[in-house]
Amino acid sequence: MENRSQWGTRLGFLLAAMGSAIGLGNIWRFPATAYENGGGAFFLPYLFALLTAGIPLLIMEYTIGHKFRGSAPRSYSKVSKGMEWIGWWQVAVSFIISTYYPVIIAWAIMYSYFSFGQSWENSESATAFFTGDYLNLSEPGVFGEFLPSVLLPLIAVWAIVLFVLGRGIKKGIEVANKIFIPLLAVIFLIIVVRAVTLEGALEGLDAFFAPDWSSLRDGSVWVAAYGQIFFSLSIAFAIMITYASYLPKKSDITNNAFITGFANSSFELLAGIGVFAALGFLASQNSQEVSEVVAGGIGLAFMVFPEIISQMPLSGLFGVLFFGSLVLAGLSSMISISETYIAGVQEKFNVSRGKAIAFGGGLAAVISLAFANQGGLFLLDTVDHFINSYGVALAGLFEVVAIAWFAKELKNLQKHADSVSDIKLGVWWRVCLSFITPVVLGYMMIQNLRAEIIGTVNDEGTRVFYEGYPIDFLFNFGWVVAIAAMFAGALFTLKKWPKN
Ligand code: MET
Repeated sequence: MENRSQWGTRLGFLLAAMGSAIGLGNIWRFPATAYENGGGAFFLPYLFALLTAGIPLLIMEYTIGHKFRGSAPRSYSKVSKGMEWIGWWQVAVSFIISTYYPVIIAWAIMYSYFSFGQSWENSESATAFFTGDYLNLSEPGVFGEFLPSVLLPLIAVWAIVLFVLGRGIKKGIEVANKIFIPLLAVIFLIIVVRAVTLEGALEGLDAFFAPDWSSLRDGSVWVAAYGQIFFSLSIAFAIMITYASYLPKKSDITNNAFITGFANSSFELLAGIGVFAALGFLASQNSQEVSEVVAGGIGLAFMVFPEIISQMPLSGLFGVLFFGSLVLAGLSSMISISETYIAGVQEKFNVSRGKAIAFGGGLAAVISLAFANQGGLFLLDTVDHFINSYGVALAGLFEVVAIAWFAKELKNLQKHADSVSDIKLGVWWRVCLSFITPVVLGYMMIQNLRAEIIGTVNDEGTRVFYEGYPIDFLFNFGWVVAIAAMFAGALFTLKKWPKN
C-alpha cells in the first residue's frame, strides 16, 4: 500500500510498542509467577527466555512487519501463501482477547472510584465486596443480570479505545501512548517508592527475592518463564507485526527490539518490587507470613490490594494511583490488540479505517457486553485460560515453525533486519528461532494439554478440570472458543486480497 500510515517519531513507535508490552501481565502476573517459580532463582530462566525467545521473536516480528508493510495476515501471506491462515488465527485470538480485556479495565476504573471511600470496608472482606457487592457473582455458566457498574465503565473504555483508534496511527495511537506511558511510569514510581518505605516491606522483598535454586531443575519453572515472556512482550498476538508495519522504511529494528524487551522487563521487575513490598506490609499489619497473602491476577488486584489500600496512610490516594496504573497499562495494551484486526479488516476488505473500526471494534464492543453480568468473571477466566494456552502459545508455535522450517525465511529476514539495524544479527538468532523456541513451545503445549485433559482429583475423590468449573461450561466457552479462533482464521483466508 502506497499511503500506509506511519509513526511520527521513533520514540512514538517505541512508546506504543512498550505500551502494548507493559500491561496487566507485568503488574499482576509477573510478581506471583516469579515468586511461585523459584523467587530470586527465577530470574535465571526468565533472562534466558528473554534472550533466547523473547527478543529474537520480537526482532522477527518487527522485521516481518517492517519488510512486508502489512497487517499480520497480509505480511505472512507475502512470506508464503499458506501462512496467511496463521495471521488470521492470531488476529482472531486478539479479537477474542479484546472482548474481555476491557472488562478488567472497567473494573479498575470503578475501583479507582471505590478507593476514595474504600467502599469495600462496609463488607465482610475485600473479597466479599468484589465477588458479592460488586460483581454479585452467580455460578459458572449462569449469567444472571447485567451489572450497570460494569457496563457503564466498559462503555467508557470502548469510547476511549475507539476514539484513539479513530484518530489513526500518528495522531491517535502515538499521541495516546506518549501521554499514557510516561504518566504510567511516574505513577508507578510513586507507588513503588511508597511501597518500599512501608513497614514490613523488607520481609516482602525477602520473600520475593529469596532464591530457591532447586527450582531450576523443574521443567515447569522454565515453561513458566517462557510463558511469562511471551505474554508480557505481546508476541504471537499479531500486534508487533502490525505496529512494525507502520515504521518508516529507514528504521532500526534490532535496537528497537532490545529497547522494548528491556523496558518491559524493567517494568516487570519494578512491579515485582512494588507488589511484594506492599504484600510484606499487609502481612506485617495482620501478623501473617508473606506466603499467606501472596496472590496473582484478578485476586491480587481486586481482593488483596484493596486490603492493603485500606491499611495504608493516605489510602484513597494510593488506591487511585494503583488502579489508575492498571487502567493506563491496560488501555495501551487494549489499543494495540484492537489495532490488529482493524488493520487486517481494512486491508482484506479494502474498506476505510473508519469502517474497519466500526465493524471490528463495534462487534468486539457488543460481544464484550457478555462479560458485564453476574457470571462474567467465570466466563472471562475460562476464555482467558483457553485462548492464552491454545490460541496465543499454539499460534506462536505454528508461527515460528512455519517461518523457520517451512518457508525457510529466517536468512532473508536477517538480511532485511541487518540492512537497517546497527546491531547485526548472528547465527545465534536463527538457532534460537529454529531450535530453542520451537522445542520449548512444543514442550509447553504438551504439558498444558496433559494438565488440561487429565485434570486433578479433588478432596471428594472426583476428577475436576480447570478451576473445577463444570465440564460443559469449559467445553462451550473454553475449547469451542479456542478452536473457533482457528476456524475463523481459515474462513478469512478464503477471501482474496484486493488488488492494490
Ligand atoms: N503484553 C500484555 C500484558 O502484559 C498482554 C498482551 S496485549 C493484551 O498484559
